[in-house]
Amino acid sequence: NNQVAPPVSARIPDYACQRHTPLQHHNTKFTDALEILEKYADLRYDDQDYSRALAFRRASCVLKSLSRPLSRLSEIQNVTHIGSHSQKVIQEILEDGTSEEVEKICADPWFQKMKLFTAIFGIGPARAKEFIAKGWSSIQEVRDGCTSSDWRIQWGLAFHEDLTTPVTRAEADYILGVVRRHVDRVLPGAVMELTGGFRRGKQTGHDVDILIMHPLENKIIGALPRLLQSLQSHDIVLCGRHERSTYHEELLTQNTKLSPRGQLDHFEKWIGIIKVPNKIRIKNDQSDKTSSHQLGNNKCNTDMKENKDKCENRNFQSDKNTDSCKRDVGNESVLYQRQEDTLDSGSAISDSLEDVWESLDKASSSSSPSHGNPREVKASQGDWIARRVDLIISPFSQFFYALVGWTGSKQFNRDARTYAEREMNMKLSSHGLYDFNQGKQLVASSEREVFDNLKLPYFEPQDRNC
Ligand code: TTP
Ligand code: MN
Ligand code: MN
Ligand code: MN
Repeated sequence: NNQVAPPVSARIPDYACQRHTPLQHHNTKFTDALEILEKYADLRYDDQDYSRALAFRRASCVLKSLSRPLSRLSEIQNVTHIGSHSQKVIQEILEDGTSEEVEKICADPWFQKMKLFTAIFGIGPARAKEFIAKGWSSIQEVRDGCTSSDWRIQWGLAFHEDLTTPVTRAEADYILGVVRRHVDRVLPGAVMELTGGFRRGKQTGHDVDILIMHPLENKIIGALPRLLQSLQSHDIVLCGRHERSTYHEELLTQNTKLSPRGQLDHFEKWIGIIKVPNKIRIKNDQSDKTSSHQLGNNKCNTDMKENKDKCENRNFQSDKNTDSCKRDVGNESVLYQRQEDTLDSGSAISDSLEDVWESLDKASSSSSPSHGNPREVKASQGDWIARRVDLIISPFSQFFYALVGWTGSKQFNRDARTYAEREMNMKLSSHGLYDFNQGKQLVASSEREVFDNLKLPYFEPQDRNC
């Protein structure tokens, strides 16, 4: 077949949320380079100049969505998101296989130190720069010299090796299983989703993101503190911080300024570190060598079986034909039906919310975790590894927007939000979608409806890896 393929540029939509962006693609030699430039710009320049980093990210995203390897620059010359700097780098790689600029950046000691330090849980670019200014260049020097009382930095430093060892899919499934057992106890009928990179099909991640909701809108009140208490009483939690919800309805229409490095949302959540037995990860390593796809299902056989039994006794269960309920979403429109709330709406809700939050603030041990001294815990570490976990709890009415938001990727969200604003005159967030044309909120009772409301074709989580 010697027909010339049509130029790829003719088929590339402007927004990443309009394109298939699979995990495995054909242009890694370009996207790896562009993502180094993105990272460098992100670390080098101040927040207000995040646009430089974004330009490389956008270019990289376009290349990830191409259905074949790029062979000539002319194929993408007129693509909106590939600027002149990115084009230059792509051209260099097309000609020489590498980019001199990227090679230089990789060899730059400043860049290496910034990457090392910003990989510490709780350390951002500003503090990493302070460390470099002090002349530090290793984790040990930071451990010896850093006096911060921030719980994240203290635990992050003590467990740095653990936390920079990639979390495997089997561990994510295990954590989901453990959390589910405790959720079943403290919030029966709740629905849970593994979100973040794992939901997009990644085999490893830097943390485990779990979204929780209950089909009764008000049932989630007080549930997260109960869940944490339950987890803590089983000696699973190392440290963490509970954040109360800061959501209010005006946020749906307000033009909130998004932070450059991510989209803040206003859900009640817990950000912390838990223990996972080493054997979970090791089993995963072994099966990784043979079949990497099935291992997620094979790993937690006991957990999964137990979960399945529980699921089948609940209203909200997974597809009975599959052998696990690690994802509660089978056919979401059937599974997620809103139930009538038993609580009166209005003041009763806010009163009880206030009570819960007040008691949380009193028992603020959860906000400055006191589960021992991080260094001492590390010194007496048993046969487990520390893992970062995010637990997010969403009201039913916001759940599918939360699911899209927490599934990501960050760039997918960024483009979906820009698209909503510029093309649809709507405001999209993890809490909902507001249509300024109609002057009202658009509800969604499935993930698909989120896309429908935005007049976007539906993309599976695996195709949102921009
Ligand atoms: P992350 O866990 O930061 O990213 P990830 O899961 O995509 O990648 P990794 O494998 O490295 O963990 O965030 C999960 C998703 O949640 C992300 O795609 C964007 C979204 N998100 C929010 O909506 N709000 C937030 O405050 C954060 C931190 C993330
Ligand atoms: Mn994640
Ligand atoms: Mn991340
Ligand atoms: Mn996360």
